[in-house]
Amino acid sequence: MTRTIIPAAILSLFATAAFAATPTFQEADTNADGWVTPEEFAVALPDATDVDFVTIDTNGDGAISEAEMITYTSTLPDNG
Ligand SMILES: [Ca+2]
Ligand SMILES: [Ca+2]
Repeated sequence: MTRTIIPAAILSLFATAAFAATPTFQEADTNADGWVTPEEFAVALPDATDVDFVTIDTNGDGAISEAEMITYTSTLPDNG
């Protein structure tokens, strides 16, 4: 594989076994303010739970930043 694994991982930001759909961070952040709120998260990922949100929101401020999403996806076992 080539370096293209990196953008591929970003495109699969929400890719876990629990999530059928895999919207990008930008797709989930529907108002484009740089944060994915619980409401946006629920719309983007109807199958996800509050526990999933809290797991990704590592600093507990109630919103997911792109950095938190990248940090989260980097912990996924199939992330390259
Ligand atoms: Ca937002
Ligand atoms: Ca946060």
